[in-house]
Amino acid sequence: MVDVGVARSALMTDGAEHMVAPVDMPRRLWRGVTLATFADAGSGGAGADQPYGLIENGAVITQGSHIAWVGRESELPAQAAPDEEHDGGGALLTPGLIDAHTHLVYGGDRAAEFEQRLQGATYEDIARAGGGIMSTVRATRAASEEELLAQATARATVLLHEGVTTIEIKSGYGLSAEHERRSLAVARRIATQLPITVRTTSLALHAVPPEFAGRADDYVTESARWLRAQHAEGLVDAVDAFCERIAFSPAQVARIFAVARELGLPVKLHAEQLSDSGGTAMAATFDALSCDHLEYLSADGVQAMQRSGSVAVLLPGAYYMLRETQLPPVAGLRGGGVALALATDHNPGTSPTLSLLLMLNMACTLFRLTPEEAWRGVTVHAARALGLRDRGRLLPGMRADFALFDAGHPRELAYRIGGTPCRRVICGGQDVRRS
Ligand code: DI6
Ligand code: FE
Repeated sequence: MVDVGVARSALMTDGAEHMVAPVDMPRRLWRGVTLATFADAGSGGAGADQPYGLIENGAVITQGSHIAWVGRESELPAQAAPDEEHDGGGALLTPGLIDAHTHLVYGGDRAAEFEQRLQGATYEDIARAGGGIMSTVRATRAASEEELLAQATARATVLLHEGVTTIEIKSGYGLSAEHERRSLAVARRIATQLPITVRTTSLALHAVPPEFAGRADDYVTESARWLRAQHAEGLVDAVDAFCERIAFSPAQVARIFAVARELGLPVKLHAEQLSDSGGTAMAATFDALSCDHLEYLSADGVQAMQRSGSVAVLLPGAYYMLRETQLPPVAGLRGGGVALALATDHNPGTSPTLSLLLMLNMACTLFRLTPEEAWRGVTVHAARALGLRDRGRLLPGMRADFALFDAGHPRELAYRIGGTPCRRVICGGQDVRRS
């Protein structure tokens, strides 16, 4: 048994809000479950010798907001004495899912653009004609803060009901000082409406707004000023950019990344989505937490990620929606030991999905990930892509974020297409959803 004292000393936190609970917090026992702990040889922990860290007839003890013990029910410590006991009824208990790449705050939708694309217009054609991202920018600016909050909270609720307990949310549909700030503030406020953790990312370099047409370098300079102010207000956890021929060059992105580094903020990048623009290699020089999309990533780009330890966040929803045929270099990334994560990339243009479980299926079917790789991609590797070391696995000392599913084995959830088999969601030790 690992007692709470050990659990507390093993805990790695990323900030005061994630500190371990005091020892007088209630102890809750979860029994009658199959556990997918995602422990492995490197991390140790119960189940490390099995694929998925699987433990049949498992149990978890939480103390306050953190995990105190994980193992077989038959090995439960005699002195466990929980304050509450929950019978999982044979459910599958996994770490809370982590959606490491979303654009959840925006106004309007792009269903008309979807029709145009089906009639032959390409994503780039529409963007160059002032539609695409810019049409969502117009709708986002026109919406009130309360409207944006209500819509984004509704979207986050759908994710939560599927077992997602941590969500990264990017700005990038405001593209002015006022509207970028407001998007980040709305993202922060979602965590006051729902029990989830929200990590915010500034994505001012998503597109050049009309006010700066033909002056992209000036826009980068201006957005660096906004970033300093947003950071001073505590609104930003990371900095991202869209590095692409229709967006920003590696040299332009490097300028905002240099400011991020100065402010102590980690960076991530939309890289090699539509073409090989060399963004990944540049991002590696800034020790990027992740590079995302990566369909056009070259062998050199893979090596750069290997060296920097950046996580590859694959986004099968956007690949599918754009009817892309260029596959991300999964075999190369896997062979190079680059950690693979998956996310919804929820956005109104290229990935209007709110199902991270569907992304498990798509990653297996379209990208040929194994179901276990897909699962690690929405748990342990997704946590890494956000720089969070206190979640993504069921280990003593980690946050007690988990989900219970009507399934006997995690691979069933990668195999199903659609449906919501999530039965219960626990955030920070609290039962927040019971169906
Ligand atoms: N890549 C994407 O797939 C989204 N942003 C990005 O940089 C698309 C955003 C949109 O079309 O609204
Ligand atoms: Fe994206």
